[in-house]
Amino acid sequence: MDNFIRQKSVALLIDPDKSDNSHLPELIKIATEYRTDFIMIGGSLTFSGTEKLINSLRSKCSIPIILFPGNLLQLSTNADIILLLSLISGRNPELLIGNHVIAAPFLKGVKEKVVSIGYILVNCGTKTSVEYISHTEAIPSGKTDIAVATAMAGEMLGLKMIYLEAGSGAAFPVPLQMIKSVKENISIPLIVGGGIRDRNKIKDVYNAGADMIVLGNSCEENPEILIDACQVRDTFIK
Ligand code: 1GP
Repeated sequence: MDNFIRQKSVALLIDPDKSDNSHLPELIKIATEYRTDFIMIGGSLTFSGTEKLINSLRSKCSIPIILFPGNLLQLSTNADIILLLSLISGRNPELLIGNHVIAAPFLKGVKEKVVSIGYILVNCGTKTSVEYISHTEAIPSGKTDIAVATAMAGEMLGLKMIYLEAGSGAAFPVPLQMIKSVKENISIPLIVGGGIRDRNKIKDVYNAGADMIVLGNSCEENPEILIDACQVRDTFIK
């Protein structure tokens, strides 16, 4: 699968380790009612696997499920879409090819669900779990040229989408100028996530060029932000 993003899209990120969150039923209800495009599953740690959460979500809604594996323990063939992430802002060979070698035979039977992603971490005010766990250094938020060159390299390597990531719970989202410049220099879809917390920012991030935005923490804190995100998305696709 090369491109599952057909229009401006919203993805709700659920961390399997927080899936007993009391907000979850309300979030699923909102996600269904306001036509959230995707539910993403993944997290930096793995206290519990992804299978149980995928099965539970399948029984509650029909929103397509994207697996966003934080590590090999989170792999599952049961999601609708499986992101094969290459952490191209970093220089950790395990996250550029090592884990892929281990994952490939496991994913062979569901190759059509796999989408290769150029995952670019940007330092947005805090050292996030993903930076610490991945043993990589995020691109400084002021270094737009490095982010652009990295995204261009990802596209030239044949990756199908770029994910600009501030990291879960980042102090602020990826700067708008960086989103805009990356978008102008690639021709593959652009996913933006991390630290997006309010309606105005959602609008700004779409306007800057994001094709899909990912919301995690903000929805756990306030499920109604998902309504805002879907409503803002709708203004772009009408
Ligand atoms: C993290 O981009 C996602 O991988 C979502 O981040 O939890 O900060 O919304 P938040």
